[in-house]
Amino acid sequence: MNNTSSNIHIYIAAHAEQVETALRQTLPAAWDVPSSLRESMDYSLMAGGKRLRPIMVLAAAEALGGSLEAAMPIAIAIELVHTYSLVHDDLPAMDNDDYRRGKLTNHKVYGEAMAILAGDALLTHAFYSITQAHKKHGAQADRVLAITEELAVLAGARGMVGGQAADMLGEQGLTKLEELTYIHTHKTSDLIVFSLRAGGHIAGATDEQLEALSKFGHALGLAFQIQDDILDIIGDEKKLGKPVKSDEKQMKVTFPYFIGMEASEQRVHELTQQAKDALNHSTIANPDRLLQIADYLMKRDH
Ligand code: GRG
Repeated sequence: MNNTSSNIHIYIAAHAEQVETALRQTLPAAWDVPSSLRESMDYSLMAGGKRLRPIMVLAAAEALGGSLEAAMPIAIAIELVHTYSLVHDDLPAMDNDDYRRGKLTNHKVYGEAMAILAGDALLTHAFYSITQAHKKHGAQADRVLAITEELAVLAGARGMVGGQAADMLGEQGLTKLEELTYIHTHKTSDLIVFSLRAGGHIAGATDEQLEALSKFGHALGLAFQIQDDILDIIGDEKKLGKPVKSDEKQMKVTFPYFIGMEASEQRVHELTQQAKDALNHSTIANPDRLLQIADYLMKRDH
């Protein structure tokens, strides 16, 4: 590990730790919440996610000289939305998964009805958390309004939920790479784009800087998802003890299915470079951490 990469590991670990602390306190202890609902929300919220999206909010705010304090409730909001999406995605009506992050899924522990409610409450609480950037930490109201609007759009029907719906509808057979790209863009990139733009908004980014953050997030999100597809296959191959071929039934319809492993790896590199170019050609003063995060994600193994 060279100096820069060890630095970025430390940066990510330190910011993840701050996010963990803030997440633990996000649902006020004084609120009268049914204990099993609170437990179910906490169970998935504190289940060991990588906290990449909140770290991107904080890193984008820092890149533009913004306050980390004011950015934290926004960072928490995006992790709340991400967590709700995973809880609902694991439900029997969707992916019907028993395990996530090595632990039983929420509905396996608390039952389906409570898992649905926990997801609903996590999503709703995200919008509460955003308001606290203004009420508690003095972020400008117009910036908080812009963030609220963008979260509603990028997490909703035209964003992540739309991507999930397209994925579900396409389960009977995706035939085109463009269809898969649409799904990846909305299921994965949109929350990453939100995270970066929200950090930018908190720091008072200009339209040009916000556009650069969008381009960075879009390319990075796609690279992240293709990398996820690749890691999924590597995981399957380890389990099977042999390479998985694109004509085998168990191979999911992902980037490697359409273009093969090597070309998918190449695409991850190209998209990461494209993402970095967008920042390097912008007026964002201190993009180094964001650039390092892009390289870190390309090299990740989980
Ligand atoms: C149910 C509305 C609704 C949406 C679900 C998030 C999602 C959409 C589905 C989960 C499956 C999936 C592959 C989503 C793409 C996004 C993604 C790669 C999620 C995993 O993100 P990580 O790696 O997860 O950041 P951790 O566990 O680290 O938080």
